Amino acid sequence: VELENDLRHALDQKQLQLYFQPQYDQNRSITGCEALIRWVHPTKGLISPAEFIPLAESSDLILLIGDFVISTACQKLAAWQAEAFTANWTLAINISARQFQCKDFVERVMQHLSDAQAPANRLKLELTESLLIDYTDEAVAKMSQLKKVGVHFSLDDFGTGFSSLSYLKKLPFDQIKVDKAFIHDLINNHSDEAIIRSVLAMGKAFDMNVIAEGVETEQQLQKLKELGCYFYQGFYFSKPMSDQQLFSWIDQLS
Ligand code: G
Ligand code: G
Ligand code: MN
Ligand code: NA
Repeated sequence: VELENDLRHALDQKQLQLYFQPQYDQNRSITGCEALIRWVHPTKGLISPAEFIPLAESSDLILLIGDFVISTACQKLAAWQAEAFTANWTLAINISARQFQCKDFVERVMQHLSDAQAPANRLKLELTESLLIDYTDEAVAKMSQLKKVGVHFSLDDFGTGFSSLSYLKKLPFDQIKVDKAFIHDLINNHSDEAIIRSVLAMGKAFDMNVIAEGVETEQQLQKLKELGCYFYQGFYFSKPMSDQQLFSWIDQLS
């Protein structure tokens, strides 16, 4: 309860911030970023979402945090659109089960897009497999409504849950995000290579692009390219950056 109160306070005090980790294509062009939330604590420093998102998920606090994330992301997209260098960038955000399963989730997203006058077709929502279990029909309905206005969907942490292929067939994802667990030992582990190959084949069959996360080395990047994976995210390219860091980083590149 103490941490929960701290967290509410943090939200009010603007201690929660979005960090941004760039995503790349095979030409090393930036296609956009994933937003990753951080708690910038006045005395404890940076607190990872792994430490507070699970807690927030056990109450309606995740809805407040979720709204903060969507609205901040929409404002960012609107700002990016106004600058030549970032105009085409997409922004992916992580969506919690409780948040997605909320009755008015679709309306909330639409409202934030319109409030910020953000380009809907650059917003990407990352959902996890576990979120979709037992919720397939509702998920299809919600995704379809948002896809009508251009919002994209990425299946996050793919391969770590109960990857049933039947729901993948039904759900209108645009992208599969292979979990970093399969990238880590890709060079030495033939099973990981086989898994990546089959995810790529599946992506092709379902017309979904495949992005690898947790790319940390040039070798991994080359291997992924060789296998036919053309989108990447990871420390090899860039770490998640604060708004300020991203700003000066873009300044250097453009
Ligand atoms: O950066 P990393 O430590 O950033 O993230 C740890 C976990 O927290 C990941 O599983 C990630 O998906 C999750 N996470 C990061 N940002 C958000 C967010 O804004 N909302 C939700 N629901 N989860 C997030
Ligand atoms: O669960 P999700 O995929 O949303 O969260 C991504 C997590 O991966 C975040 O915690 C992020 O900080 C972390 N991350 C991003 N790039 C790398 C990387 O290259 N290696 C590792 N180990 N983690 C990464
Ligand atoms: Mn993610
Ligand atoms: Na992931």
